[in-house]
Formats: sequence, C-alpha cells, structure tokens
Amino acid sequence: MNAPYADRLNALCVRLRKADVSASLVACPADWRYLTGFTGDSGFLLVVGRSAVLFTDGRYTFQARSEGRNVSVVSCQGPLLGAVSAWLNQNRIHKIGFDPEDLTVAQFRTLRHACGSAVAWKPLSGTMRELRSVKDGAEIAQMRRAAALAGDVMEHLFGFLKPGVRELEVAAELDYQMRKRGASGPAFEAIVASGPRSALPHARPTAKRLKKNELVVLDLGAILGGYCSDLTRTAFLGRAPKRIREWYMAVHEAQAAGVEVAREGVPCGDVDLAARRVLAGRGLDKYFIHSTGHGIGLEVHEWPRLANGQKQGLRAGQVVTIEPGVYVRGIGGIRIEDEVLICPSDCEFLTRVPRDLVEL
Ligand SMILES: [Mn+2]
Repeated sequence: MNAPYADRLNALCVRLRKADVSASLVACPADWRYLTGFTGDSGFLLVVGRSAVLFTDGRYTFQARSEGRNVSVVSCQGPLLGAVSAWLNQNRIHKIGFDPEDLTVAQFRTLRHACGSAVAWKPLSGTMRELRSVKDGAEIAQMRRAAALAGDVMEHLFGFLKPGVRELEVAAELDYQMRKRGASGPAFEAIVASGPRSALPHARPTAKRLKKNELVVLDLGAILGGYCSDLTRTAFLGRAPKRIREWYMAVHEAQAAGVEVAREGVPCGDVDLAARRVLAGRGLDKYFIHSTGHGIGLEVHEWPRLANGQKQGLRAGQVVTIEPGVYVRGIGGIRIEDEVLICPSDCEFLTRVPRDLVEL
C-alpha cells in the first residue's frame, strides 16, 4: 500500500528538479503526512531524489516506522536539526530547498551554521501547498465524509440552541457530538457567537447566554481520517425582523454568486469579486470584512486563497470554502460557509446542510 505516497513523492521530485535543487527539507507535519503517511507532529523530513529520510525522536520512532511509507526513519537522541545537518554533510548535499514559511529564523540559523558554506539553501515557497491543494479521489471521499459529519453536528445543534443556553455549553455539545460521531477532534476552535458578538467574525465562545431575538453564528469543523471540514450557519432565535432577513438574503445570494463562478481555470479573485459585487449592490460590501474563502484539506486553511487580487486559476480537485458574511457592529453578524469541490465546468457542494435562514 505505497500509493498514493509514492506518486506524491514523485510529483515533488519533479518540482525539485525544476527548481534545480537535489533535496528538500520538509518541516510541516501536514506536508510529511501527505508525503509519507506519518501522522506524528515532531520531526523533519528530507526528500532526496525519490527517497525520503525522516528524523524524529524516541516518542515517535515506532509510530514513524509503522505508518511511514517509502521513508527511512532516523531516531534521534539529540537535537533533530543537528542530525539533519550531519546527514546533509555526510551525503554531500549541496543545494537544498525549504519552505521559509515552515522554518523559524532560529532553526534556519542553526541549519546554516551547522552545514556551513558547503550547502546552499534555496527558498521554495508554495511547492508543497500547490501539490496538496489538488485532492485525489481518496482524499475527496474522505473530505466528503468529514463534511457530512460537520453537517450532522450542525443539524443536531439547531435542536440544542435555545434562550438561556450559554455559548460555551453549545461549544461543549458541539465538540462532544463531533467526537461521538467519529471525529478525531475539532479542525479549529469552534465559533459560537450570539447577539452583538456575532459581529466578530472569529469570536470565541463565552459564558454569555443565548437570548430570544438574537442571531447565532455557528462555525465548526471536524477532523475525520486526517481531513478537515469547515461549515458555518447563522440561526435566529425567534422570527427574524425584516432587516435581518434582507441581510441574510444578501449573504445567501453573495454565496450563490461565488459558487456560480467557481470552476477550473477561473482566477481565485473572481470568486471573491462575484460575492462582493452582490453585497455591494445592497450597500453591504463595507460590512464584508474578510476574504471569501480558502482551500481546505489536511489543514483547515490551505492554498489557495479566494481573495481580492488572487490571479491564479482554480484547479479541478481543489476543495475550497465559499463564506461571505456581513458584520454590523452593535447588532450582529451573518455568515454562510460551505465547502465546494472544484470541477472542470462547475463546482460541487461537499457540505449539504440547507442554506436557508434557520429560525428557532
Ligand atoms: Mn472557513
């Protein structure tokens, strides 16, 4: 069972050759998981040609040897970067790529000092994130399951929300329901934001109790089989007044406009623009204070970004969120977020909870 790992290593290898380096240092746990299957979160992976060497410590050695595919495992007693440097010098590696987003300044200095002038370090931003952004069939199947789980939890929560319940209780129920349904954990700290607090796009749940005639934004995601989901719905406790309804319809239409244009080849920024235009038509664009979406996979926020000015084209097999919102200080916020799979001529929802305003 070496596929898909062998294919992924090959794909990286092709990129490294193009970038004119003989090796690459992988310092991001999601990246080495993608390349080798090792799920531990401490280590460094060196990819040299078509082979890979994982440096980890005693806590992860057995795990790395049983999970890792096409990888030899070096169990380190001392500092990992010391072992990495020694290996590079022994194997006469002279040109190595790394992702500057994944190494700290201190780690980079340590490596450069230990390897000396014999090794040239070439920053390669984005190589792994581009590879990881396009999902294969098995990944898509897993992401469908993670999205379905998030949807089930969301629908369960609609029955749990009522006046008097604290945001923190909703968050606790949410975490419990995710794990009970098989998630290994939450993909991020869930957002449960009620009343005026819902105007904070990334509000943390507090001891505040839900009240009648308030908006409640629920933003949650589960990790299932290593893959994340991300889903937001906005509910109203009671019958929503006209103004709230109008805002909700505007966000709903903005999301539909984004979904409508999202397909292979379309610049990422165009999806953002399509959503933003709808809100601008209602005079609400000044309340849409974040970008429209992001890639998702082994990590909850991945490449690409669906934001203003992003020119790179969407690719078939990418999974992205489309999540416009409006946030009005002192009153509340509305966000509708779904995950879609980019296809050659359209996109497909992976999250399947109804998108109409939920009035409870
Ligand atoms: Mn999101």
